[in-house]
Amino acid sequence: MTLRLLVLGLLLAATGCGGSEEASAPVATTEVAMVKSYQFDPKTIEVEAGETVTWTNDDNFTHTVRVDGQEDHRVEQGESVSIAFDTPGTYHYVCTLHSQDMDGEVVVK
Ligand SMILES: [Cu+2]
Repeated sequence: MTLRLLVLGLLLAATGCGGSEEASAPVATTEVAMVKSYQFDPKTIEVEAGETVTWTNDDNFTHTVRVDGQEDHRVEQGESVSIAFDTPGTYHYVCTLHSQDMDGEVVVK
């Protein structure tokens, strides 16, 4: 299962040149960067139940990560926050400071 997802991720990475902004296929990773400017990258990720996702702020501005129905985590420039996902499902999240531009999804298998 994990290997299959890894291979799929490599295939997507290999063929994704130029079209990586399409918000469709989830990326199998537990690392999300807040890149310049005002974006979560990758926007949609897929993890296994029980894994912890880490968001790192590489932007020049303060951002937050708030999974729907959970507390808001403020992430200053250069800092990170980790959130564990124990239950399968699709979790939408936003940066509450820039909710119009910055949101994403964690798909927990
Ligand atoms: Cu933000």
